[in-house]
Amino acid sequence: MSAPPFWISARFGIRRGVHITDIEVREIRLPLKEPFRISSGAVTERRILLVRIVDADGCTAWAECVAGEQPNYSADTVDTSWLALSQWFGPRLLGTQVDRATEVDALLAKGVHGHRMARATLEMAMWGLQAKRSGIPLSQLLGGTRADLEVGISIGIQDSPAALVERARAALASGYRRIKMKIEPGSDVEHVAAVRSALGPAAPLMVDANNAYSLDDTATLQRLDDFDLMMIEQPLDHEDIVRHAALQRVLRTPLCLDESITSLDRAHDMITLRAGRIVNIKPGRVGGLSAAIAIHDLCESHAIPVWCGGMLESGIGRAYNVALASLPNFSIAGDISPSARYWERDIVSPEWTMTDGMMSVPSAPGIGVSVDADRIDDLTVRTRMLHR
Ligand code: OSB
Ligand code: MG
Repeated sequence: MSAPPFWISARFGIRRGVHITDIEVREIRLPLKEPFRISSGAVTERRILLVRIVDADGCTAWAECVAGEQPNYSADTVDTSWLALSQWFGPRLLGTQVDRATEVDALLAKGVHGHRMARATLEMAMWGLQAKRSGIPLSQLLGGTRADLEVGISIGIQDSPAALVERARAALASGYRRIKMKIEPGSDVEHVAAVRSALGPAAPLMVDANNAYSLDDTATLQRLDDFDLMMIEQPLDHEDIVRHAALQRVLRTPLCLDESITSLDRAHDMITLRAGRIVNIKPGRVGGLSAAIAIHDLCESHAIPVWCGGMLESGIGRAYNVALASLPNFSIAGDISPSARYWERDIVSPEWTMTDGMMSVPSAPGIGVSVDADRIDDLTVRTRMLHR
């Protein structure tokens, strides 16, 4: 007897596993409206890997790889992830029947070091597929409880304090609930002081250093305590936990770790050593949504708030971030800016929008937005098809 079609198994809850038959890996180019500069590098056009998975019933899901072009945020890049997806993780997923998306992380991680952004891409696609097959929104499948999310913005390093003030003022006026300013040595205390004095004591401000400092800079970082920031994100090395703990002991401002939290174990280390009081969660950085949820739950049990970070995603990656950020302990506005902040035109419809500083969590099944396949075709620079 042949298997029932997926809509029947979804409706009647027949569990018989998902078998992926095809994986398409694509690279697209999507120019940013304006260059984005952080302490470790700048980007003007995003090279973005997308995957599309197809199961034996013909059900499909898209997901996005958040790796950048250069290995400055993570060792993972567009090109290493392309290799990892097409050589290792794609074939492994094609060769295995899985019952639930929660099994994919272990499947892809077995015997593997690193390449979390590539693993996360397929892991997220499987969550998107499971939500679609089950006829429920991804947020519901993940355990989300919020219908509307507070939106934050991440402002790249600006040439002068005045330019940063202008950007931050515009962001506040357009409704953003949290304003993150990128800093580096030489563009820090003076820039932040100018913004605080221009925007007033109530403005929800924070900074992100992307590893640009060392403990030798402790005195500079202590001066940031004067500005009542919500947090200082990842001041020290991308692999460091212990020095962040030493720094946190002499700072009033909470530290938030981003790059250093690559797994549930690292989050546990941070909490145990008191190396930070807040965690930025990005599913791509930790190998997918299962690990992201596990970190969310661990932090919740220790009263550590979390928020959803961003990697300049297109509308596809944003869908996964938004669904994740609807979980209860995401109590701080995420870096989930609307499509128009990044792109002239996004690759999903409807585009992601913000009203009064809030973004709605989609209620449609699956990732909740439709993917513009024609536009993706127009933007594609290479495609790899993998079959069972
Ligand atoms: O550190 O959070 C970061 C973008 C690229 C690499 C690292 C980071 C960022 C951002 C962008 O801050 C946030 C966004 O997607 O809007
Ligand atoms: Mg960061």
